[in-house]
Amino acid sequence: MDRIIMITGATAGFGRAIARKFAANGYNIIITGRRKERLDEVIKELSEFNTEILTLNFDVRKRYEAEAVINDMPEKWKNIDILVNNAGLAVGLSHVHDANVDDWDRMVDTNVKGLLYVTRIIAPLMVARGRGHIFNISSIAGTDIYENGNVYCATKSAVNTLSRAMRIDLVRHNIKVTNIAPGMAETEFSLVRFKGDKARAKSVYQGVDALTADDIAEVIYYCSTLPAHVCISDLTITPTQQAGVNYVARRQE
Ligand code: NDP
Ligand code: 8X3
Repeated sequence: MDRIIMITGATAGFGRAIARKFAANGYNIIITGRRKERLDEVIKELSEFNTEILTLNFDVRKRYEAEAVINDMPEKWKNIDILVNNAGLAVGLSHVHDANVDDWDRMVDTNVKGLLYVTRIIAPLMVARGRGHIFNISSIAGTDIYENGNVYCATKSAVNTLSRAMRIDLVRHNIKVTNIAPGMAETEFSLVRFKGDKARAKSVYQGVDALTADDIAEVIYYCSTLPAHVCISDLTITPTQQAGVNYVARRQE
């Protein structure tokens, strides 16, 4: 099989756009996510491209489920060239002393442990082939800590550290690792963070031409097309109107 990319969390937002971008460029795509009906939707959406799609329906927080589903893939799909560890979320926005502990668990289990579980399964396949490229989706929140962001920021700081650690551990195996740190991007992210409150989610992007999922897909595709000897290790991308989490030049509307 020709080039293969696996994207976790491809039922929405960045993941879905990345799937589309790579499908349009001839990659065979493995898409994952918890929402089965959304995975089916993405298959339909990508059917216009002359490429093969495999869907894996699992929750990255469930280690044994992830192992079973991925190990069960047909052998031809295991020659993964690119892994995008994208599945992730923020839930809630509260001070540490009154936050919902279940929200913390969801963020740590998804953003940190889930990313590790998937990497632990796919990285050995890349090591065995002597090549590969792993993208970890972090956030500017990983370095730019903000009030009420506590655990979300901590999970993305962990992603930054893990990207660096992966780069070091995998360098002798010819595996590239790229840490992507986006700023404000309008996807389902804020809807998830505010537990379905559409008005609150919308207000986050008021007066800002936020990044789109397609912008992130473009950047990842660019990084993946560089010559074999070139690796972008860290990349921060924000809207032009955003200089940091708390420095946003909003238009008055
Ligand atoms: P979306 O909410 O639009 O998409 C998130 C994706 O992650 C969905 O496909 C969802 O699929 C998947 N996902 C969430 N939890 C799990 C899980 N437990 N198991 C498997 N898949 C899961 O958000 P974005 O596209 O914006 O976010 C993608 C990544 O980018 C996240 O890691 C986020 O932290 C990061 N990010 C986002 C920014 C933004 O402003 N939007 C900025 C910086 C970073 P399903 O629900 O079907 O499982
Ligand atoms: C998402 C960006 O600023 O909402 O990671 O934390 S922010």
